Amino acid sequence: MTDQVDLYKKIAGEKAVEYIEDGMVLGLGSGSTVYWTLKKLGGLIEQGLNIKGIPSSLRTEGWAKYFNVPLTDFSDVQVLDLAIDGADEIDPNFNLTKGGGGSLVREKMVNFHAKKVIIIADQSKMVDELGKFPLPVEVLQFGWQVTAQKIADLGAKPVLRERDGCFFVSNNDNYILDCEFNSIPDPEKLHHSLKQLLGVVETGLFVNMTDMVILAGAKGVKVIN
Ligand code: ABF
Repeated sequence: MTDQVDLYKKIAGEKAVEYIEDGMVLGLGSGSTVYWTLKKLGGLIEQGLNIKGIPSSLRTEGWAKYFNVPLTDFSDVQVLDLAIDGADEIDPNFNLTKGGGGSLVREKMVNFHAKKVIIIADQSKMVDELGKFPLPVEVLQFGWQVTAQKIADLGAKPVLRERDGCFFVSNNDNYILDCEFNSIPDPEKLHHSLKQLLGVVETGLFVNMTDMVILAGAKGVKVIN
């Protein structure tokens, strides 16, 4: 990542904090852009802002604790006021590819149960059509090979994610298949086709789940509704 991209992530992440109001219950997304939101939020909490949040990954939970952001969970709260999250790709209809960080299931649950979802990103994440970024699909470890074959039959090249020479295991103890489709002209249709396959836990396609996008780039920060 270049310093410039990191700066854009910081600008977008910090901008999102402007939409947080006292008393809100927040969905805390995942990724390096959300890190900046959490950091800024920690400062506001120190000054008296009263919020609590549900983290969408163990990594986010760790950051939130570090910045003294009070946490809660779905045993305490059923509806979130606002979720703030990152993305790997965003199309003009606000369809997203997510899961590059491996937390797509928890991210989707948190965003689904939020009244409003703000996606924060540097401008490089905005694309005309999803698909250049390999689509993360979370699958059961059991029989992942046959699940991968069924995904390949839909036109993808699935690759089992590895980290440090081992298979990557999600926060839910599942595997991730990074599926190269190259082009995803109909994200909703593909999501449903994948969800019908036995062994697929969830896809990284987030369709009709985003209310606002905050993009930062060379020309400054842009809020798109
Ligand atoms: C999470 O963080 C993931 O869905 C996505 O993979 C990533 C966003 O990227 P970044 O680290 O650039 O914010 O939201």
